Amino acid sequence: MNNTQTGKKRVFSGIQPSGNLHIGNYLGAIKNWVAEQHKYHNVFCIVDLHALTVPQDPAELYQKTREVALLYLACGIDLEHCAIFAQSHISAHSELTWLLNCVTPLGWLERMTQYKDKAAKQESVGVGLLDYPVLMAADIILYDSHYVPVGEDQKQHVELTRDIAIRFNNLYGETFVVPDVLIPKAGARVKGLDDPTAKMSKSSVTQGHALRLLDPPDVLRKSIMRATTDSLNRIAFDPENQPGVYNLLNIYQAITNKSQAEILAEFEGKGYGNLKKQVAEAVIAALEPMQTRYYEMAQDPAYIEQILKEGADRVRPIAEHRLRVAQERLGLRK
Ligand code: AQP
Repeated sequence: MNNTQTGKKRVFSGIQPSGNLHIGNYLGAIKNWVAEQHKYHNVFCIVDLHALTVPQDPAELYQKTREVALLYLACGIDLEHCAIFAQSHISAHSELTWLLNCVTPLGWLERMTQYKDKAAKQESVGVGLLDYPVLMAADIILYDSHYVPVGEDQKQHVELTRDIAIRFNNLYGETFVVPDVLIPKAGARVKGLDDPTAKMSKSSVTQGHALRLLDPPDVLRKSIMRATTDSLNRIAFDPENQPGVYNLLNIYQAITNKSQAEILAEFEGKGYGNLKKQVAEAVIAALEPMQTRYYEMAQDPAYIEQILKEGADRVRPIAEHRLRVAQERLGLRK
């Protein structure tokens, strides 16, 4: 089932406005959205309802939602191929979540690794944190999405989305497209610079953990030069024994699009200082033009409000149609 008269398939993805976007969000998600956007009809959401699953400051959440939308554009999202909007602006997301909740076994949610990790860090766990993947399933299947480009950490949630869509289709008749996950070859699992065994995460506040997309060049350089490595003094793609060096090489590979063989040849006989310098220059060169575009657009706050409104208006009919079909299947309307 193709989505439109043009025969192009639809892509859905999103990012939580739960902090400062980092190079993991860029290499795991946004860079690939931009690279492939012309092939599909794309729906790129700022998932503000998902951000509420852990405590947020309301004013900051509002501001970060706009910041993330501007960053999408600054990174190269083209509105000719993509709609950008805030999840909370289309009520069908919440409505379909309730319907899907009623067909999703509790045990499916309790075994999600992100839930277990995040719940362990909270003093009090809200129901929303457990229900996070059902809301994500609703986001995706509302738009008849065929593909979901995400980083490795979200793979389990997309698999759950497939299971929920299949279960609903089996119980109530063909209703939803069952989506496939798209994971990039490099950059799918960027680790913290301070601790290369942990995922780089926007909710971490540790200095030198993340490379934030809006960090100035000197901050980026400093964080990379201080990145944890090892004492083996060997440049190799060896995640088991050299997670810190592997992380830097992985970032470098994802940014430069070079092969592992090319990169190993480039760094042959060189030390970690040189590797870090090269990675820093590559990261700065990739982020600087994006930062310039971001700050230009940020001058006019009305601009992003308009983009979010137009984005929601453009895709709301798709979501409302699919919600209506689900409601009919369940006997809620004729
Ligand atoms: N470290 C990462 N490496 C590669 N991809 C990553 N993504 C996140 N971290 C990495 C990808 O970015 C997209 C948006 O993620 P999200 O905001 O929906 O939630 P998340 O995966 O929980 O991201 P964070 O940055 O760790 O946020 P917090 O700390 O708020 O939970 C997804 O495609 C994700 O795979």
